[in-house]
Amino acid sequence: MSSLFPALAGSPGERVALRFGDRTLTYRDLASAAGATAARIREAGRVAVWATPAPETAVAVVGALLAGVPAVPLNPKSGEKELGHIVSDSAPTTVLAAAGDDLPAVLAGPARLDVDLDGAPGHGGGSAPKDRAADGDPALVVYTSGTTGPPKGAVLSRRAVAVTLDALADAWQWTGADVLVHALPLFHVHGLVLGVLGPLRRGGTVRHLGRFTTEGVARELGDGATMLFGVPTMYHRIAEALPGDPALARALAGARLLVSGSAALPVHDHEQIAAATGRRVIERYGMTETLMLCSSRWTPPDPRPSVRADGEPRAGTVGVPLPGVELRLVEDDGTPLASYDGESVGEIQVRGPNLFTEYLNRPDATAAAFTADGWFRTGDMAVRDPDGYVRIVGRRATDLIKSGGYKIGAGEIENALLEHPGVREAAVTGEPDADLGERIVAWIVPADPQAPPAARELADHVAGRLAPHKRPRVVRLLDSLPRNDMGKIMKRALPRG
Ligand code: MCA
Ligand code: AMP
Repeated sequence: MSSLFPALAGSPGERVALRFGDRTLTYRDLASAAGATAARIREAGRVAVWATPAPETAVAVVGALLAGVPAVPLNPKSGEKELGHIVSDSAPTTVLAAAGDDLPAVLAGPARLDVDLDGAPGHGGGSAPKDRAADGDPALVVYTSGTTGPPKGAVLSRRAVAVTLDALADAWQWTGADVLVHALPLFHVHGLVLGVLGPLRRGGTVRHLGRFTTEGVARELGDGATMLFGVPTMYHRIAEALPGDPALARALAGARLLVSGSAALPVHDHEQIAAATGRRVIERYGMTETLMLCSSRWTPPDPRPSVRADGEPRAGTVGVPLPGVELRLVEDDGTPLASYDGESVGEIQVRGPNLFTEYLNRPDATAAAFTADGWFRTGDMAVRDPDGYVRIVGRRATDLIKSGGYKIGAGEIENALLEHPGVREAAVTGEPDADLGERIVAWIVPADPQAPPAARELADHVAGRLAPHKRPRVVRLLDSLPRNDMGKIMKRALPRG
């Protein structure tokens, strides 16, 4: 196939590709380091990547893509249970990590390979090899939660990655001149595919903050960065900080593009940012399985005040389908909505070359995710304005929670809670939260009502087994859970907090 990273081919130059704190790699450095990594894993089956927010993660993933070997990014904060599942399901032959990173015991099986940023000439570094793989070959396996059971590995092809990044380039006029700043985790699509592979495919620069702070955002946007990617929680924190931080307001006002995704950006936060900076946030919508589906389009601001830019972002909408994406809304019985009136609600179904190939080892789940004629059921409910703008209004499954932009299945948390000796019964719900969008609430029937487990203990239990972002933020004790005649827990009957 054509190269995923044209800027790494030939004689890559001195333009900065990656900057993490004070560690910088030019395209020449990246070609050398990723080329050396590729040479060392060429015979690997799949490689796991210990995806810390560090340049080694970017080098490892680019190296795997150059070698034509699928990469499985791992959340370094995942607990043993979650990591154990991902490792046994994806069966990597090698795990790539930065030298000095401690890996947990569950990763003892695959061979460990330290990523060397210097390109280790003895290992074949010095230049990037040609991409050898075919368009339909797997590029990444990204684990994503469902309503029940452990996370599923979405297999993303090289074609899907390329077309989604090129569609975003078209929508946003994203070029190699752009400098992106973000602080997203590198084990999900948002931070890794859009936030790292995106700039590298354009030949531009990514600066990663390591951890999100409004100070870091202001500093980088004030110092040459042109684009910011974030989840709504980050924009909420920006909106809260703006009134007392004129430097942040100036920095945002000077950015070319502010993009929010992974969850709905509350209209209030959007409007507060627009009022304080004069800039509208572009919302885009996607999923791990589908990569990017919709976005507002970016057009350069027209100096004439009366001219409204074509496709200008509208608070509360995710814009229009990206080039190449077919999108329809369907009723409960699967009938597509005949026309778009801005009021009729339907489930979003999509088709296109951006879609995932399959859930790894889960033909049942893959088949269930598609209609007979090949449309992927997103589970997201939306209305569409007559001019095509999509407004997401909800989700089909109440057992999927979006907290801080992370998708979390109620079932996996319930299972983890039930493994605690102090828990007899457990139900997990999401409740509205101004900062996180939704917060995880655990409803617990304690094994011993006289000595219920402490909320902190249950949070630590879940954080340690699954991941910190899956921990309940609130624990509510009950004598019993409301159940229907079949014994099924009726979550809608739980008392409101
Ligand atoms: C707290 N911590 C704990 C515990 N309590 N650790 C272990 N056990 C505990 N009991 C730690 C946390 O690990 C964290 O550490 C710190 O305390 C603060 O935790 P928390 O309050 O949860 O984090 P936060 O700072 O409030 O996080 C907000 C955030 C984060 C930065 C916005 O939620 C985030 O990065 N979200 C991004 C999600 C994302 O990328 N989603 C994309 C998937 P430490 O501070 O050291 O970390 S969706 C996707 O890809 C699709 C395609 C799409 O559309 O984009
Ligand atoms: P994930 O599986 O973690 O990739 O999350 C995908 C889900 O995030 C989608 O199915 C939506 O429910 C949600 N999502 C992503 N972007 C947006 C957005 N801009 N507005 C509303 N929901 C979003």
